[in-house]
Amino acid sequence: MTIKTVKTSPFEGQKPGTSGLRKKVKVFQTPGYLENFVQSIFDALGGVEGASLVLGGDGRFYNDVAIQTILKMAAASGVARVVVGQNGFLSTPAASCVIRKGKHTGGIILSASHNPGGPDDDFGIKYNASNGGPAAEKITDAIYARTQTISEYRMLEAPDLDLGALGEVTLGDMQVEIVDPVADYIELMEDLFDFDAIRSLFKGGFRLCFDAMHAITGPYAKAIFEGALGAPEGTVINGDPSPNFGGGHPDPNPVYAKDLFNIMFGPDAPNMGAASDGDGDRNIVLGRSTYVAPSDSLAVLAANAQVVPAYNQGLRGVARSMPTSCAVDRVAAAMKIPCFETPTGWKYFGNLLDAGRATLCGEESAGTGSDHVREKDGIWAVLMWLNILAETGSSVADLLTSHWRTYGRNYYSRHDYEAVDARAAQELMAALRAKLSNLPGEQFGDETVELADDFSYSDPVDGSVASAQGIRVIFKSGSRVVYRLSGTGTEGATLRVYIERYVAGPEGLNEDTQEALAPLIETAGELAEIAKHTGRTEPSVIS
Ligand code: VG1
Ligand code: CO
Repeated sequence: MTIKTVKTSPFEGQKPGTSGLRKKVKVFQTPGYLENFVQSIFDALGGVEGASLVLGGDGRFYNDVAIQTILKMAAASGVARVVVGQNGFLSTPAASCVIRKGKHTGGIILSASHNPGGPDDDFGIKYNASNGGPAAEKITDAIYARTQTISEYRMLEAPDLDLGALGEVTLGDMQVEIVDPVADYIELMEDLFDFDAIRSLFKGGFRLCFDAMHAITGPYAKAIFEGALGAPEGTVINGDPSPNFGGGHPDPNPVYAKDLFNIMFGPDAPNMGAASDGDGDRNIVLGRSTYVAPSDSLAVLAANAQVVPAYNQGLRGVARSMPTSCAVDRVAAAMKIPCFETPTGWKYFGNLLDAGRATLCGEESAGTGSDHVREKDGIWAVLMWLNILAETGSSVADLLTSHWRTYGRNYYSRHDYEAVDARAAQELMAALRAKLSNLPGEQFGDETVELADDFSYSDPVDGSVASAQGIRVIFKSGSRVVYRLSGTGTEGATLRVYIERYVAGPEGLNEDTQEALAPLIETAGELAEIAKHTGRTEPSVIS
């Protein structure tokens, strides 16, 4: 087998966003496009000779092709060993688990997460470091810089490997180990949770409906819920991963997980519903006729974590992304533990988790996780809820409402304006930025602006600074409106508007979220002149 050095020239726009490089499949199919990016990862790491890497993806269209290319490039660049999930499958949290457990140099994860898949849809790639977490900005910046100067890549000329059979094979001088994508992950979950307690819960007739949305969590959910925990067959729905997610949009929110919502709000609903996204790092949780807002889920898990074996020593601290509601802040205050506020994207939690300063982390975008891996983890979150329900004997709805009675309720919603004109979105943000300094003291309805800024984060562990991370308008009452442009989309721009209002209770804890937020939603529209800039009068997704 020979190693070929192929001349190439840079592609524009290979800049990793919130979570890696995400583009249309058609873009990735441009000859040299994937190769340039992969070689840029290797080069930005200072070479990968002798390295040991983990490789896998969410099984979406182009996953299989990309894996073969990356394997041949790794072999050509002197990588010693690659651990790859069978058939190229690894959920994002499982990849993180495998990297950590095997003490690997890092890993490459192929996914566009919650974006749709198929020949006309999205693909993505990202690098995770030896801690199992998404590469820090320092590294993603170096990768991007390299993509702008790259002039050649290396490739082994070899036939494709058969990734269907478990075991060890070689590719050139490189060892390739094809592993069961679920094995290490299950073992870790068994360490963290009281599987006996959850098994008894199911034995007692508790019913779960887990919607894998035709994405990567199907095999994990079947092995864990229906296998190890003894839940009846059929507990997992849409459990066979498909390259285009059954034609759906694997984003667990009230719009795209409509089937699950119908089941949970319909007659004879199971006790708990849950869903995950394309690559298995997100989760939503529902009870009978009850939707748990992800920000609330983080707060409830933090407040009850001590009943779960892995967290019975208490939490060192918690962290949430800036747009995530402040519900968890109240739990942290009551527990007298630190609460960190980071920019959007899991990579910002890495240092806090590595330094032992945070145990639980979460994002409003259906992401929760802990220091067990360095990614958010959908199945982990479902197991947290199950373990807590098993220990407390409570229902999802009771746990949530009693949480509100104790801590008050942070009414919260995110309004997304998808695929708006990119230029118009930039102009909207620029216009908002320009008026920030004049906002404090201004009155909107019952609310007076206390602070308005463009969020900047200074990492308490390594001092690195991330600026321009979203515009916050915070009112004297504690209500907030936050504006950001998405860093994961592949079409035009997506404007995200996050709206939050705190109610201490005991009155007013059970209102409809959109109604409770209606005046603030109007203010949010006025402040940013959303209709004027985007031509949209309604968001495309409300979660
Ligand atoms: C979105 C979410 C963010 C999340 C990111 C990756 O980013 O808002 O909270 O970390 O997706 O999630 P953005 O830039 O589009 O708002 V996923 O499940 O990739 O891995
Ligand atoms: Co995801």
